Amino acid sequence: MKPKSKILIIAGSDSSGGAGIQADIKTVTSLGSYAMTAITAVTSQNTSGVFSVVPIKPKEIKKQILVTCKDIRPDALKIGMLHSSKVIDEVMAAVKNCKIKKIIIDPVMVAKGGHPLINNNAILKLKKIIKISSLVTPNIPEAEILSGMKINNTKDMIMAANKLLKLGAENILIKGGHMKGKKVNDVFLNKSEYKIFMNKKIRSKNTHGTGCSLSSAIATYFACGKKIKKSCELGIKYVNEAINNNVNYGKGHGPINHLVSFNLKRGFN
Ligand code: PXL
Repeated sequence: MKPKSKILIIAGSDSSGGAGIQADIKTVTSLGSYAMTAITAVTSQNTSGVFSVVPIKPKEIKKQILVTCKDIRPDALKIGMLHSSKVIDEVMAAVKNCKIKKIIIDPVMVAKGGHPLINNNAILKLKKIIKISSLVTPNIPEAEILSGMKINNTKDMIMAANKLLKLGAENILIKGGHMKGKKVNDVFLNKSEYKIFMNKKIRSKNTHGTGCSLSSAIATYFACGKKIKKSCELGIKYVNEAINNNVNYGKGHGPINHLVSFNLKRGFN
């Protein structure tokens, strides 16, 4: 089959393959598109935790983006882990230079087990890069930090999303998975509308990489021409199916099953 679109992923590597660049490539591929990467950091980790983070030089990150975009033009960008202020500066400069319009930013701050993936000074800078995004996809703790308010319920999520909109993003999706309760409410909002995607909470310890996978799935649908709200709906559905079909790898927070949407007969008949 011919790939439906081309996505450039700017994110960190997760050696265990569940989150980061590896989750992004698997998501984009299993949804039938072509994945390219600019790696921002290399982490040594497994399902139990992060053991080390080695940053790639900011200039090298910029070079990966520029060289790649110059040759194969991406239809959309997915931006994940940007661990320092300098990296954010270089990524912003490179992205502006490439003039790509569809930009999804997952403002990654902490790994599932609590290990920080970004410096404190970079958090302020994240507010700047959000300005150039088509969509930003924080979870509740990230939305609290970026909006400066505590989030206790869905009403607070809407209020925080409005604050994030004022930072300059076109669309916001605050993911409600961290909230207590039997349901997950994900709040989508832009200047003219909002929508709450309500789903049953799936009780599973195997949710490593859900955030990375969701933003990549949304970027893929968006790159393929779906509207941004529809892309969020389809991305959420993909990740929920991938959690439901996880195969319980590892002793800690295991990966989701990215292959749920992959037709295994593809290419063999
Ligand atoms: O899910 C956040 C995340 C993003 N990027 C990398 C990660 C993780 C979580 O572990 O390792 C590289």
